[in-house]
Order: sequence, then C-alpha cells, then structure tokens
Amino acid sequence: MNYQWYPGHMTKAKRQMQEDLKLIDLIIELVDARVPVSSRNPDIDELGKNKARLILLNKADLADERYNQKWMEYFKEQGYYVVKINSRSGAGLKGIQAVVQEACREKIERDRKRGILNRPVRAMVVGIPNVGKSTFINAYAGKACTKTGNKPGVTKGKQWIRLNKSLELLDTPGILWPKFEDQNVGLRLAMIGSINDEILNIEELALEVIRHLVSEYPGILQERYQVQEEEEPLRILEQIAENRKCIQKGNTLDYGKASGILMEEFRNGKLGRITLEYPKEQQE
Ligand SMILES: Nc1nc2c(ncn2[C@@H]2O[C@H](COP(=O)(O)OP(=O)(O)OP(=O)(O)O)[C@@H](O)[C@H]2O)c(=O)[nH]1
Ligand SMILES: [Mg+2]
Repeated sequence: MNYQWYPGHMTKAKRQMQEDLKLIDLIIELVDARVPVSSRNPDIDELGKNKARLILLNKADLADERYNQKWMEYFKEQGYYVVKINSRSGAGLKGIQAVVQEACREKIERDRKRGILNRPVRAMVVGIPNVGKSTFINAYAGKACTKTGNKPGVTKGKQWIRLNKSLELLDTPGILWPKFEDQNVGLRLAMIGSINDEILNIEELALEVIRHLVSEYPGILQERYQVQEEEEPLRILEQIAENRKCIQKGNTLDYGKASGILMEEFRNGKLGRITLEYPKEQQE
C-alpha cells in the first residue's frame, strides 16, 4: 500500500462512496482468491445494501483451485453472485456478462415495465488496494472501452465507461480499506504482499508461510528447497538458507535473504497455487 489510512481518510472515502453508490445499480467487488475474506472491506455490505452484488474472485490463478470452488459456493450461499477470474490473462472474463444480467434481473425487469428498454446496467468496481481493480477494468474494457462522458441526470464530472451496450462503469474504482484491527487479516495481506512488510518483519512472514505450507500443502517445500518438513519452521528456514547459499559476511547464514527468496517465490506463484484462508474458518 502506498499510503496509510487514517480515520479521517476513511470517513471521507466512505462518504464519497455513498455518493457514488447512488448512481449505480451493481457493485462489482474484487477480492483476492487467496484470501477472499481478509481482502474484503468490513463496511461494504453496509454501504452496498439495496444494490445488486457481484464478487469477483480475482487472481484465481494463484489460488488453490479446490478452494476457489469452495469459496464460490460460500459466497453464493450468502446471496452474492460470484465469478472466478484471472485479470492478467483474461480467463473467466467472458462469463461475467451473463452473471451481471442475472444479478440485475430485477432492475432490468423494473425498467421494462416502465417502458425503458436497453438502459445499460451501471456498475462500480470496488476493492482494497492491489487487489487488481485497474488490471481488471483494463482487461474487461479492452479496446471496446469508450468513455461516454457526462450523461444527463448524472452528477456533473462523473465519467462513465461504456464496457458494452449493456454495461457501464463509473470510472472511479472505489478504493476501500481492509479490516486493519484484525491481526490475522494484517498477516494474510502482508503474506500476499498487499501491505508493507512492516506489520511483521520478513523473517516472521517467511516462518508463517512455512507453517502454513507444511500443514496445508505438505511436500511443496521439500520439493522446491530440499528441506526436512518435520523440522521446526526456523530450522526449515535455515535449510532454505543453506540450500540457496544465503551466506553473509562472517560466513554465517543470511536468514533475511532466505526469507526474501521464499516470500518472492511464494507471492509469484512459483511454489504453486496456494490459498491462505478457508471457508470453514469463517463459520467458527
Ligand atoms: N497473477 C495475477 N496477478 C494479477 C491479477 N490481477 C492483477 N494482478 C497483479 O496485481 C497487481 C496489482 O494490480 P492493480 O490492477 O494495479 O491493482 P489495483 O487494485 O488497481 O491497485 P490500486 O490501484 O493500488 O488500488 C499487479 O501487479 C497486477 O499485474 C490476476 O488475476 N492474476
Ligand atoms: Mg488501480
């Protein structure tokens, strides 16, 4: 995150979003498929009540496919529409259009009864920093994107992007804040690299990743770094340092460097597709 949120910022952002939400029919909320709950904003349900809701499980390519399915079911059970996507490659984007129509069926029906035909669905993309909002909008809008400019009846200055003939996007993606107070949320967001590594130092983060991988994805660390997974996490980190020749002055092992390698490889998907939180934990 390039900036800090303070209570004043949050109040202002919330008020701005409340204003913007008046102009739209549908909230498109991006979450990170590796941490689908921790990457949500705690106030969005409150802000978005009375709106059709679509959750996009973005970065699905980095998350465990078994849990992508489970998370889709989880959100569907809670009454959201859900599509799993990879904004980088474009995978899944084609499926969005039909789901948008379905999510906004009531509105479309209401329009029809009033004799309004083919008024596009108006949507806003929201999500916490780094979740992929810009990448998604660019990929989804593609070349077809044309700004329609100010429209009658819409507050002056608001720009609409016409994604296709049945969907328009309010051009300011809403940046929301995660649930900072929760230590686990901070930890998970730091693990995926969404917030500065300040919350925990890099070694602590690496140890956390090691713990998670050993318990949920046994074999991955052993295969990539030839470590003994039955050892303590700190000893595993030491083995990574040894095997990757992380040596510092004085011929001692450089844990910081080993941690950096592990975190970089983990975040870039080199250790495979890994999910960091599971639907079952949410019900506890
Ligand atoms: N692997 C993968 N990477 C993605 C995906 N979507 C976005 N990214 C990457 O995630 C990073 C952040 O993407 P952005 O689109 O800048 O995120 P944002 O939500 O607009 O971020 P802010 O503008 O800071 O709020 C970039 O490095 C993207 O390439 C995806 O589906 N898969
Ligand atoms: Mg952006």
